[in-house]
Amino acid sequence: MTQTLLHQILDYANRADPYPIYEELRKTPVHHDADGPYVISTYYEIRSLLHDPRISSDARNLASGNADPLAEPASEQSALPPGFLRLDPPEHDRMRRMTNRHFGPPHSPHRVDQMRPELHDIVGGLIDGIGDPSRIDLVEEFSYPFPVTVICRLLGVPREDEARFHTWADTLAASLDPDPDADPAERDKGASEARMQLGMYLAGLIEERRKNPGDDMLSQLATTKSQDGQMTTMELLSTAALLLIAGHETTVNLITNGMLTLLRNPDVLQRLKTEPRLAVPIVEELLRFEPPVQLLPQRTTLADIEVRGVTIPKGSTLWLILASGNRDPQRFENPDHFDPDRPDIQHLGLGSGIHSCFGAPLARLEAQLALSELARRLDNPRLLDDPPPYRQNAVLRGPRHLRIACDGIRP
Ligand code: PIM
Repeated sequence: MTQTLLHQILDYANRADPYPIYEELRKTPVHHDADGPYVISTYYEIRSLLHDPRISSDARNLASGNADPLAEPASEQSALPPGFLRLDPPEHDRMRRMTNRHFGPPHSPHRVDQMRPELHDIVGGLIDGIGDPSRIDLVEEFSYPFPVTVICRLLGVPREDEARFHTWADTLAASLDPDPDADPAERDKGASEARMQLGMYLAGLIEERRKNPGDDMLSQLATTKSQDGQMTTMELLSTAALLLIAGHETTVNLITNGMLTLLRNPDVLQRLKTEPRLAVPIVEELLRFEPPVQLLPQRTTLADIEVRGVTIPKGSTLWLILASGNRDPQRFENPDHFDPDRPDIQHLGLGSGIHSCFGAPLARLEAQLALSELARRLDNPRLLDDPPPYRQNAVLRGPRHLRIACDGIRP
């Protein structure tokens, strides 16, 4: 039996290079197989839907049994409600505003930039700690521990607890992957359990921070009252869970995809070694070329919506293939070429519209510092496996390991 394009995206055999499938998908910008989701793969259509108020991100609007393999079980919602990533206005706006108060402008304009020296030290410490330079697993030794350490410091979560929430975070990330072969009941059970455990863990921390607040974001979220009121304990738990998970399941892939792409493009790596400011356009081009969130599979139409002559009925599930929009030749010249000198890199790698990535300033800074320091300090780095082994996940896509060798580590 020939696989549908959707199955091909999810098929692990295509994880290392899903881009030819996306190219095939773009021939039908609104792709729909019987009972399946409506799959949108072209740049302008994705962007327009991301800005369309008739599209909902709220899990409560996902039609039950409408072939959305990601639908969350009802019991889970009572355990820990969804973070603002899965809410619509006005609830989304209020929660995002209350969270942003402690993260970005106008109230906290310097928060991310002030972390620069600390981030630089963490990067330096991890590179100093690399064991054998002839056999480095960049994921284990660098790309994973770096963003985890950063999000722990920012939120005020003890780094020593990482082993505990790592397992829950992995289970939750895996539950986002619409694996056609997984038993949905088992997967839902695992995800509910992980959310419950994470919720209980964070509830303990929040109680401590309320009694004894520090200058971390959890303390601030737990104690601030503003025009928007104060977060309830449930709101606080779901926001903290969102930030903790989002803060470590995506940046790890951005950094690993980044190093992989640089090692495949040695001229760019060579330039970065002497020109650290090139890290800024390199990271933007990476977000276009190898975005860590490949697709958004959880949106629902709140009305009949016409896209390129096709009427998508109210209540349909949409999959927006961000990584395909980023390779759309109608938008980007020579899209399969990695070129940080592009004059215009308005990618969809961090989404667009009201849900555009909340953590973007931190993710960008982390990736810029990581890649420029790796380029500067690794002597003659080269890939030991190409392609590397990937994680199962088709949504949050990235290498499971990135084995590299170098001749030494520069001071
Ligand atoms: N995680 C961090 N930023 C965005 C995400 C995300 C987006 C969609 C699905 C799953 C995770």
